[in-house]
Amino acid sequence: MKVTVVKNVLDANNRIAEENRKLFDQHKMFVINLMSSPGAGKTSLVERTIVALRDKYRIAVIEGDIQDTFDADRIAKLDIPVVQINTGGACHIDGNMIRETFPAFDFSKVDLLIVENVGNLVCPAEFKVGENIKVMLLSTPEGADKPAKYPLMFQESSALLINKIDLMRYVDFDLEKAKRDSLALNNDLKIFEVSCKTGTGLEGWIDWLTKQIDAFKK
Ligand SMILES: Nc1nc2c(ncn2[C@@H]2O[C@H](COP(=O)(O)OP(=O)(O)OP(=O)(O)O)[C@@H](O)[C@H]2O)c(=O)[nH]1
Ligand SMILES: [Mg+2]
Ligand SMILES: [Zn+2]
Repeated sequence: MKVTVVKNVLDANNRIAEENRKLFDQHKMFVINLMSSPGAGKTSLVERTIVALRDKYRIAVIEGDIQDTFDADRIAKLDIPVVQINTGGACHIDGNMIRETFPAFDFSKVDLLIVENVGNLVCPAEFKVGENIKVMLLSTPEGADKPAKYPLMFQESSALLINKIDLMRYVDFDLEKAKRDSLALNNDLKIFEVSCKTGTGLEGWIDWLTKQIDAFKK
């Protein structure tokens, strides 16, 4: 009897993510998979990005958390369509979870979908959800050694926002090392130094993102 081996749970996820991508393409919808450690500032960045771009694009958000709706409540306050995924323990979002949210959205009315992944610096980078780009945050209190210790997310992302720049002097964050090690892993990585608290540096991120979205929509 021949034994069938399913090589990899990631193969199955990749297929679902590709189907999601086809649907997003039909709607010319640009999708960001936003990742970071817990508390690095993902929801703060989503809020800032919404405020900066809501007059230009129709935005929707999917919030992934192990439990509760704190983050979705923050987005709903901005009057933006949002769905909360509670993973019930799972430490990342996968393609299937994203598919489950589809009935809640009218994608014909969305230009930009932001998926805020579960706070976790490891496996979210392994699971595609159908995104155009992966974007990650590294906040200065986490330390400049993170690219070297958690390389995959840095390798997979198109943009890295080094957040909480306002705290850098209190936490001895070695900015040059963080940038050097990140670029050693991924030479194409676009790096922005920002504070989602004060707003410092966010215009560079918004300009770059606008270019990505407009190039995709053309
Ligand atoms: N000082 C400072 N605080 C920030 C900055 N960005 C976010 N914070 C604070 O950091 C905390 C966590 O921010 P969130 O945006 O909730 O982080 P998150 O990555 O969405 O967190 P999870 O979804 O729980 O993983 C909040 O208290 C924010 O106000 C920043 O640039 N500087
Ligand atoms: Mg959050
Ligand atoms: Zn996980």
